[in-house]
Order: sequence, then C-alpha cells, then structure tokens
Amino acid sequence: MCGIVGAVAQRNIVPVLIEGLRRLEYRGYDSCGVAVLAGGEPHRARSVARVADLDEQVRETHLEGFTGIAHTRWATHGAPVTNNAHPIFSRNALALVHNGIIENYESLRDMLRGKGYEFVSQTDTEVIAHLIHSLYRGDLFAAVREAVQQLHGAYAIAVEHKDQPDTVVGARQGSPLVVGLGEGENFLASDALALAGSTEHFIFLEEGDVCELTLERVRVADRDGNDVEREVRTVAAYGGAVELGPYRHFMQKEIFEQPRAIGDTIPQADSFDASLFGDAAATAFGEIDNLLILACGTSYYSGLTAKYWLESIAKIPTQVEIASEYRYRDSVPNPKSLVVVISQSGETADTLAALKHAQSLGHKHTLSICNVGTSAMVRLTELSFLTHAGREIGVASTKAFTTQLVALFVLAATLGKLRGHVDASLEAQYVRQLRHLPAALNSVLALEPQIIAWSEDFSRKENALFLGRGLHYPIALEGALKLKEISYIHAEAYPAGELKHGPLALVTEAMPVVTVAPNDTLLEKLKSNMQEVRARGGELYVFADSDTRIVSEEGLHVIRMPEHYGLLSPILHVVPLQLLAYHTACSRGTDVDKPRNLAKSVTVE
Ligand code: HGA
Repeated sequence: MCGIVGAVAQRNIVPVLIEGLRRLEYRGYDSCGVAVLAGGEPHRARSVARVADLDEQVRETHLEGFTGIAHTRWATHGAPVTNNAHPIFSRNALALVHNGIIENYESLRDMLRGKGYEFVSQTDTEVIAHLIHSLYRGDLFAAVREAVQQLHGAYAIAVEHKDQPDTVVGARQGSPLVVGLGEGENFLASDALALAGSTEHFIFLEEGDVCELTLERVRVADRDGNDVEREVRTVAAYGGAVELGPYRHFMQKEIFEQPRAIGDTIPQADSFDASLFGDAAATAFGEIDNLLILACGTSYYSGLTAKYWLESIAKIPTQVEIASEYRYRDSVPNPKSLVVVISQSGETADTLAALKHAQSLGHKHTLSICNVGTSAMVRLTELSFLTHAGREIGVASTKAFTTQLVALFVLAATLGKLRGHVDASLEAQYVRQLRHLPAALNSVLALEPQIIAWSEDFSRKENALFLGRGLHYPIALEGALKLKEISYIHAEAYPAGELKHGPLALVTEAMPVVTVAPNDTLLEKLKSNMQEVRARGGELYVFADSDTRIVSEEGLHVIRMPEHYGLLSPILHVVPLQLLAYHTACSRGTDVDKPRNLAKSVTVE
C-alpha cells in the first residue's frame, strides 16, 4: 500500500526519494509523487503511472532539491487521478504525504472551509495539510504535534514547509514509519527497506510519535508531547536478490523459491523447544489452555490449517478469527489464551489493531508469526517466530504462506511435546519429515508443465469451484483466493461434504471443479463427492497423491502428486494451486505481480 519516503540532506535528494519509491513499489499503488523545497517554495511532480514515469518527469523538469518527500498512493478516498496523488499542498507553502485514513475528515474539512481553506482534491489527506498549515506559527514540529491531536484514524505522514527549508516532520499512529539516520542527512520511510543504500541505522517510531528531522538532528516526541529517546537499531542493508532471473514474474520466482524459503524457516535443532519462540515461551506455554489465532487473507488460511494441527497434535483448543472482525466484536477474553497473530509484513493494519484489541482485553500471552523481524507486530508481542521467506514482491502471497505453515506446524509440535502428546519417536519423525520437505516440494514444482496444460482450459472460464476436506479445506480456500486475486476468475472453495447443501446447484460442464485429493482418511468420502460432481456433468481437475489410485477418465483430469505426506501434506498441495492460478493469469494476460485494486502490505483498514 502507500509508501512514504522523506529526506533532508545537503545534496539533491530526488534520486534517493525515487529509489526509495522503487523499493516500495512491491506494496502496490496506483499513483505516485514527489515534492521538494527549492527557491523558497514547494515544487512537485505527480503521476498516475509507474515510478519510472515519475522519474522521467523529474529528469525532464529538472526537479531538484535538498529537502523532499515522496509517496506511492493506493487510493482510499478519491479516484487514482493526478489531482488526488500526494504530495498534497496547502496554500503553496506546505507539502504533505499520508498513509492511512482520517475518519473525521468531513468535520475537519467543514471547520477548515470555515477558515477559508479551499479543497482541491477528494482525499481525506488534504484536511491534514490544511490543518497543519492553519496551526503553523514558524515551528512545523509544534504545528504537527498540535494537529495530530485532532486526527481520528490511522496515519503516517511526512510534511515540509517552505519557511523551514532544512526540516521534514513525520508522525505516525496506526501506520508504519521509520527514521533513517545518516551523516549530515536524515530520512523517513514506511519501512527500512526503502532506505537500503542510504543508511543502516533506524529508529522505529512508536504509536503517537512525532519526529523532526534536520540535517544534524532527529527529535522525537511521544503522544503526550514529551521529548523521548528512541532506540537506534542497525538493520543491515537487504542483501537478497530482487532480480527476476530466469522467471517471467516475481510470483513465479517466489513459487520456485519455496524449497529454499522453507529450508531456511525450519529450525536447525533436532527437537521442538519452546525457546524457538522466545525466552519467555516456556513459561507462557505452560500457562495457556487454548489458542486464538488472528489474521487476514492468506495468513488467515494458514491459521485455519494450523487449527487442525494444533487440535490433532497438541490437543489444544484453537479458535481462528479474521482480524478485521475480531477487533470490532464483543468477545470473551480468556487470560489462558495464547493470542497468535500472523502477517507477512507484520504491519497489516487490521491484524495489528486486533492484536492491540486483544491486549487491551487483558490477553497477556501473545505470539507473532511474521516475515519481517523489525515489524510492529514483532515488537508488540511477547513471543515471536520469524519466517525466512525473504522479500516477497508478488502481491499474491506464496512463499510467505508456506513458511507460515512451517512455523505453525513447529508450534503445534512444540506444544504437543510440552503437553505430553509428542514422544521422542514422533518428534524425530516430524523433524525428518520437515527436513525432507524442500526435496518433496521440488518434485511438486516439477509438475509445472502439466499444470500449464490445464491452465489453458481455465483461462477461458469465468467461474471455478475448489474442493478440499479436513486439513486440505483451507488449502482449497487458498487455491480459490489465488485464482481470484490474479486471474480475476470468480472462484469459491467448499469443504467437499458441503457440496450437496447448496453449491452443487452451480455445477455444469462450464464449471471446472478443482479437487485437492490427498490419500488421507477422508479420501473415500471425497471420492463420493467427486462422483456427485461428475453425475451433474461437472469437469473435475484433481490433484491426487500418487498412492490414491484415482485415474484420469472422461471429465476427470488427474495430476499425480508425490506419495501422501501425512500431516504436512497441505504444504505440498498448495503449490500446484499456486501454479495453476499463476499460469491461468498469464494466459489471460493480467498484471500478475500487481493485480488490479490490490496492494501488498495492507497498512490501511
Ligand atoms: N487516504 C489516503 C491515503 C491512502 C493510503 O494510505 N493508501 O495506502 C488517500 O486516499 O489518498
């Protein structure tokens, strides 16, 4: 979603700002812009195309300056047109970029109109610019601190004012913002990655913080206006490749990176020890009697899969809830719950808010499963487990999902062991199976040519049904989500036993039915469900374990997976569904890595 970059320096800062935006492009956006202070006033360039187009504009117009702010926007209020793109100006004196949503923007707009401010965009953001301008008395830091008191909602902002040419002020509440510390120059950005190459020293601002950046100094005030010292952390420049290599899209590359990502995420040790989740885990795990998993989207499906593992391996009751629902409903807190939040970025706004809500209800044991160690979720939870997927650029999550599954399986095995349900021989078996996963995944990836052949059929359809049972029902959900996200084909997933309770009415020869068919205890039941589809003329596309003896026939297409992989089978079975979605999207010619309307780090509600 939105990305923010800002800088004060003694050199032309525009190339650094543009490079920062490039590094944030993967989050998804629909317009972008940059504003610098030069010659006593702000100047800007904005584009509804890519950052590359913005770069061309700034080169052609020689937009240069020592102080600047830049932004990629994912529109929430007002269409993605140039006029709504940030930076937003107030009276040609102040420029501002914003990530988030201001919920009381209508009342603020009326108040500011009363003071003579003219609104030229449809954004909620414009009220922040005018509000700060209206409060400015020669001290931008003070004006921002006063302004944020009046904002309801979520924001990360960066502001500059023509009368303070060497200053950028930032603030955050509910949206991420970091300060990067340089030599005689300082930076702001939505994440540390945006500043790789400029600095390795960062302050991760806390909720309610306002900061002032000048050439030599960074000041931070907390939500009560007190000056505070925040810890400076060193984050080594990201070394991972961001090149596509031989792949056509990042999504394809990331699908093929899964054996490596999973190998890196599997703990080194040959035993499941609570310390894998942090120093306080042994005590915390001893005090809990149930789990509450909170997540959104694909991460929610990893949580749903984990419920089966946690209840079957660790015999611990587990509830999984969509974070955006949990945060707003009345729930009954249980002090003996372990609240688990799952998010690739660790900044997902709804999940973060759900975590804070759970904490405010008195839940003290919290665990985050994230791919970014410096993220807000990791910082806010008592315990954490990091996945090592590496940077995921494709908006549709793939390797983040399978590495989350690994983390959650390790959690189930660890709790199972602590609770006396996993003995030494079972532990050794789980460790062996985990270690063999990368090799097993490679044999699944080798099925790509067969999946490409199927994708041709799929690309001509407008609807698809996905079926799974038990542990593989969440995998069917994830397969349907992948297809929707990137190919724009309407897809729904059902636990196969539910077919006859409604969705069977949809089945005709025009409706492909994808079936996840591992050789588990539910296989015979699933076969009956498949017969129900065939009897109505539905075309079945089945991913069957090689030991299932399901064979292709008229209306029944089968791709043979490796032999059944036991409880870890969902990690293998999701991969062909990722590939099917990917190749179907390619056949339809969609923008696979940046599907329409979607963004990567969902940092707004
Ligand atoms: N509400 C602002 C910013 C949106 C945003 O944060 N997107 O990620 C707007 O619509 O311009």
